[in-house]
Amino acid sequence: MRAFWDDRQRAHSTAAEFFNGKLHPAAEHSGRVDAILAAIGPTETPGDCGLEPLLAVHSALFVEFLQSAHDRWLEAGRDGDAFPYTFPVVGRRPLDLGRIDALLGAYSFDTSSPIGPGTWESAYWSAQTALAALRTVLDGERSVFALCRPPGHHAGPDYCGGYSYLNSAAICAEAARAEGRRRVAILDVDYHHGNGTQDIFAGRDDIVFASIHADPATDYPYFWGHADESGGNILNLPLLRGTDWSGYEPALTQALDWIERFEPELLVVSYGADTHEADPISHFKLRTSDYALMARKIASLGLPTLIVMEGGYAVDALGSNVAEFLSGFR
Ligand code: OKP
Ligand code: ZN
Repeated sequence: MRAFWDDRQRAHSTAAEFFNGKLHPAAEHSGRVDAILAAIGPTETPGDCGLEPLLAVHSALFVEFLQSAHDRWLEAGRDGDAFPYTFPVVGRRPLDLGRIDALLGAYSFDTSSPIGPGTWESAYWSAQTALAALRTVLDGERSVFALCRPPGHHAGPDYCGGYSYLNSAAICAEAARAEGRRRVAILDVDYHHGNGTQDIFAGRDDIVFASIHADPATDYPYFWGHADESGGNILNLPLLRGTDWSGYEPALTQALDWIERFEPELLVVSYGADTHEADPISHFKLRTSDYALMARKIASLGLPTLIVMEGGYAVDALGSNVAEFLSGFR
């Protein structure tokens, strides 16, 4: 399978994320892509589609924030990564606030997504990598892999969070619409609910979003992904911690049947390998060989398919898990 990757996605290397009352070394780091690159063979470098497709999904103020946040952090006399610490639960005021701490709180929903000096560059090239892969699918390739990093599915219209800054899968779905594909489906099989993608597309009749993920009653991102958010163009299938392939497969069948009834012209898969049994931050029990089964079922829809990399933090198993998934599309 053709695969795209850009080395500028390494520039983002935040030191830590904050949860359970302390800083932990960032689980999302470029060692992940080293493992994937070693397992999948040669990749192609994307061209540059510019900001326009990004601005079709994300607000201009949010994009300006991502571009300038770390400089503003340094100007405020700080060092290291820019972290939010105050969140506007009372509702966000118009976001022309100058103070970096206010901006960080306004445009982030958690403390797992600090902004470092290379964050914008990597998020930008992650989106461009996905767009380049999309181009080849629109031009007739059956299935293509975009090795995106940092991931994107937690990033909403005007917020970052969950290691995600720009929502590459959403950017591609919208770009495919702009290119004339009338109906686009997004299937999210990352362990965590793709809240950003859901927020970007909820209420649309031309793009549908189906997600299989850990029940937000027990797992991040907690405030999205509940079954009762399903309806219209959204299908959420939360599963219990401990789910293995026997519990996962029926949910996948349900999601694929639902997608098939929509008769999409393109499928975007947000693929996270953090459903693997060895994942350090997740609690499903999929095995490496299950990813080929998962991929074969998805491929059986017979749709042009763009695969976008999201999570997956068991670095030792990550290369095999991705290679196994891609093998199922052959
Ligand atoms: C990103 B993706 C861990 C705290 C939560 C954020 C997880 C982001 C997952 N106990 N940290 O969907 O793989
Ligand atoms: Zn995840």
